[in-house]
Amino acid sequence: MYDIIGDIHGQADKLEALLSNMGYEEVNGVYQHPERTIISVGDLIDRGPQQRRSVDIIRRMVESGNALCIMGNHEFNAVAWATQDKNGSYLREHSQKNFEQHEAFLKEAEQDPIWYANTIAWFKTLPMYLELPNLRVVHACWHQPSLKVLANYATDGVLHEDAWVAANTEYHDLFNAIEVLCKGWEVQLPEGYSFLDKSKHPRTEIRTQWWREAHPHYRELAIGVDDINNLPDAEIPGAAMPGYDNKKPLFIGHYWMQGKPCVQTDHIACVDWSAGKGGPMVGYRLDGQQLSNAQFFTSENC
Ligand SMILES: [Mn+2]
Repeated sequence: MYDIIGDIHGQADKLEALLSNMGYEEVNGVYQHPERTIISVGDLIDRGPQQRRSVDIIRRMVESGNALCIMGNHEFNAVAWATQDKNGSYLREHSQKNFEQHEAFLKEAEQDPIWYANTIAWFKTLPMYLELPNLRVVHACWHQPSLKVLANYATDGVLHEDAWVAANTEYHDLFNAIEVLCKGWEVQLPEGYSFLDKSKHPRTEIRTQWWREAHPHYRELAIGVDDINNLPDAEIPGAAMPGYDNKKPLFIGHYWMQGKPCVQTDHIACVDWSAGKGGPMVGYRLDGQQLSNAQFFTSENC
């Protein structure tokens, strides 16, 4: 059975504490459990102090059959940062803002160019989602129309080598699909509205609880807005949320949740509780189909 773990963001100490709290032991350099397999929802990198260790712990587990791992938006961006198109332009612009987001990783990676190249090659092998017999995993939003688009450019969720340019071309249907799957369902605020995100960058789009279809109100659906009064006290006009079909339990990361880990619905659990910024690393032990708050583990002492 599976244990699904949240965004790591370079916090290898928290990752090891969580694995140990969940009964995994390091044997010959690989964390393992006699009966269980880890699934990482992606975002192994950026921000934290232990970039290389975080990648290597998960990669060794994947390559030895002790874990599965999908791509988060940070791995996607890392590949695009390191990849040039045929004109020599990088697929992700080397702007100051993008550099700052990626700086902690680059600082460690550039000390060992062979490790760096190897790691980017490994990131490219990560699927954008997993659909297993008893569960689904995606970094941010399970959206059937986007999965359908992705299928034209990917095999079992792994992007084809020649699809990376399209995947990074604004307004391309593959670009749009990956935005939804990896970054979530974002909604544009009306003119004149904005808020500061956790990096103090002004934003005019909100991340939403895309699974909540009824009453799409800006202040109720927004995730990660500190001062909700910055948002309109109104319903989102004409913007239906995609919702979720509840066919299988779904695990997501991405959202920097705050507080005590809990499920979002009977069929959706977010396992990102801000390990990258002061929170614990969180794992969910999946036993059976009924999701429950009692199944969460954290990296904190227990
Ligand atoms: Mn993340």
